[in-house]
Amino acid sequence: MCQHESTAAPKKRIFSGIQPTGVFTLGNYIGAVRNWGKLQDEYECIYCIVDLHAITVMQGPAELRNNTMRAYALMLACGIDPQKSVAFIQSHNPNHAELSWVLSCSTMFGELSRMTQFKDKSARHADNINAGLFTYPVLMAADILAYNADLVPIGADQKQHLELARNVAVRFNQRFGDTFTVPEPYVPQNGARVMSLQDPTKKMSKSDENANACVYILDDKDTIMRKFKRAVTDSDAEVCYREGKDGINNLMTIYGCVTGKTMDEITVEFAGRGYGDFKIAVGEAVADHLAPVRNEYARLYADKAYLNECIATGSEQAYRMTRKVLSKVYRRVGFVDHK
Ligand code: AQP
Repeated sequence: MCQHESTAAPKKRIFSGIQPTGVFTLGNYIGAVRNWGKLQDEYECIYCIVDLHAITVMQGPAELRNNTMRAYALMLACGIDPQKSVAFIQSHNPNHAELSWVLSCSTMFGELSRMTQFKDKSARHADNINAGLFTYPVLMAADILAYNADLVPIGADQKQHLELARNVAVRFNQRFGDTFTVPEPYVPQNGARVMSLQDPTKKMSKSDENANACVYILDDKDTIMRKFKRAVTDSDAEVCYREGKDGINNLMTIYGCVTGKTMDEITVEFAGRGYGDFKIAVGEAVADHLAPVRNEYARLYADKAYLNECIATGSEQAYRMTRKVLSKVYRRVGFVDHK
């Protein structure tokens, strides 16, 4: 073996995406994007702003354009390094949409009908139950399978969609021969599901109509403090993690995620102190934790030339990685070669 040849196993490949449907929430940050940055050295990472997914819900064109650029800058501000990861915008790589069509012919109507996110979103957007909302999981399968990703970091809300992507990959492989890697879920060690501050039985969501329900990662300190002070709790006045205390459990989870403290340590820290004190402490810890992200975002967003350069490089890399897979898929299904 040549002296310089590496014996290290190739890095596993990770794919994940986030919708440009608004400023990321503390939920998107703690549950997803913050962890993406930590994976960059150990894995080959591909991260994208999934604008094709975003239009399954009504978006104003100017707003979508702004939100996409902001989401890209936010992704970098949260620690994604475009030198280490492939970071791009989904619509810049047409292979996602092309593969999605082929995969939709290996996806059953019945399995899509069972997707709970489709049911939730069609209830929330009853005036716009479009076919894209229904086939969203097929596009998500294409996003992942186009890169032959080994692992997909997902929140609990995306489990069902990943299961579908796995089923589609297996079905295609069985029918046409080994083509796709069957992806596994990656559950981050310190990821957590962050709930709404106004209804802690619901997840915190970018598109929540109640602005107090949601902490956005670009909120200033006063806004963050105000939202935490108004957070829904209970009438016990005891800071401890227990079933039935959804509001306090959520605040403790958030506090633990930004300070690194365990639930027991938090219980001891706030023993005998009221909820008022606790909410102030959570608000301050979150605001301090997010301040560097906000500053980095402001710096990056002001440098459009740099952002555009990163986007162009990322899209080019993404295109090259996926074209080979798509060509193989086209050969396997029997399309005539494009000369
Ligand atoms: N509340 C949450 N807690 C933990 N993780 C969360 N994620 C979303 N909300 C929470 C994770 O963020 C990643 C990107 O999500 P997305 O933008 O693709 O869409 P989403 O899950 O539908 O997020 P939102 O904020 O609720 O967006 P809207 O309101 O537009 O639908 C995913 O990994 C998700 O698990």
